[in-house]
Amino acid sequence: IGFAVALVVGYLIGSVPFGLILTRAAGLGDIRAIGSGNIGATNVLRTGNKGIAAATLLLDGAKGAVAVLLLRWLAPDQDLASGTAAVLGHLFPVWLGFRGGKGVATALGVYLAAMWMVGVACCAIWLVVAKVAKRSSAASLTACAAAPVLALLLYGAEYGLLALLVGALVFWKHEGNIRRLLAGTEPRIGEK
Ligand code: NKO
Repeated sequence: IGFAVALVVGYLIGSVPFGLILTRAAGLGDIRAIGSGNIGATNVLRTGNKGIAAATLLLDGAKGAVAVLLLRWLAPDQDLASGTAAVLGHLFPVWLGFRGGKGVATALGVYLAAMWMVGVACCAIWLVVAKVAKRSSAASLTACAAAPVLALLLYGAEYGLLALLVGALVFWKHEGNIRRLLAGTEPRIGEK
């Protein structure tokens, strides 16, 4: 029963599309018609509004952390289910016809709450790659690929599996970005 509670509650928390809600509330139009069409912080930054982009990153991250921490209390020992479900909710929100975001900020929130050393390491990797490659997607994918190894070594098999499942979902959602990165057409951070 704890497993089912973690899946359902984790999914519902993860499915709140903050990028869409905030850009709409700020009168910036439909974020899905701008840039990459994604509802994440990177694409919100393409509207030129840094504050709303930062708020999107913070809230999309917070929902991942809240899902893990709330469920540790509601349904103990379910980090694998609650973390994966929160990312699934962000990726496939029922409210948006199952077309959601790419899961980077929400995965980060899950990692910071469930295995903080991995979360902090992912932030450092993201910042270094972003500085060098100037592409958000390249930084996200590198951090995301490193996470399962770090999780396995620092927190054990269950957490390694959590990062592997989440990482596979994030990579899958970045299919278009990977194609653009390989073709050299991926826009720089902040560029339309
Ligand atoms: O619009 O397709 P796009 O170019 O926007 O977006 C690609 C991007 C989508 O993800 C986001 C989320 C915001 C990313 C900024 C995060 C900065 C802080 C450090 C993050 C650490 C990453 C952890 C990865 C765990 C999977 O990729």
